[in-house]
Amino acid sequence: MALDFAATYKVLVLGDSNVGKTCIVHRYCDERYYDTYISTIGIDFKQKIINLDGTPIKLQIWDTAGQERFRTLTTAYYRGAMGILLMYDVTSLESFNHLSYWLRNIQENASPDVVKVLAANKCDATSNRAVDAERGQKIAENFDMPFFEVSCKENINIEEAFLTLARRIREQRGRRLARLPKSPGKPVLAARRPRILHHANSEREICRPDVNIRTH
Ligand SMILES: Nc1nc2c(ncn2[C@@H]2O[C@H](COP(=O)(O)OP(=O)(O)O)[C@@H](O)[C@H]2O)c(=O)[nH]1
Ligand SMILES: [Mg+2]
Repeated sequence: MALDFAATYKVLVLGDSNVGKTCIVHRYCDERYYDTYISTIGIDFKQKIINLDGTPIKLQIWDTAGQERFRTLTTAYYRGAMGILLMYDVTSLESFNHLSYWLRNIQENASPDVVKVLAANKCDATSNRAVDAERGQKIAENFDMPFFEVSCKENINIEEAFLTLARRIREQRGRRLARLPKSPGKPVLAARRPRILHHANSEREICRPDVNIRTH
């Protein structure tokens, strides 16, 4: 029997190479932690049905294929994204300093409606810490992002970060719907409207059938 869910939210996990993007997606979707390095081959996403305050929502979580290493993420990757989990690694000052690059990249390529959450990963690695929580908190406030220190290794705050992102997407969709004109105008528009409302997404492209889809 097909699972019924109210909406699909496309989210991206972004940040420097090695911050733990692939680990967080696996941890959240498979509830496992991978200790060895995972090289990501091909653009990939995982799906998870979550219970968002009583409503089943399908989260479609996209992981990069390592293009972040070469700074070659394209507009196509951002298409249809409703939320972004932006990550850095608390043991890497460089990954924190590169947040400005990622924020600019998001601004240039993502929908203006996209919502973000900032995740500082590897908070378990206390002896190697290079970035204090306060610094993360500050940049998060400046860019209107909820902030979480997380650990894929010790499963800290992962669920909270993704749930917060999903809630923000829901709020943003609510604001978008409130902005839509009450009267749809021409009948042809009225016929198309439910599809737009369902995705609340300007691109109307949630899932690309030509990519490797793994359903969990
Ligand atoms: N200590 C610690 N290491 C982590 C954590 N998350 C990921 N790693 C390690 O960081 C490395 C890079 O992880 P990966 O998910 O491949 O990073 P990506 O390049 O951003 O996808 C791997 O060696 C992981 O084992 C964490 O929460 N704590
Ligand atoms: Mg990866």
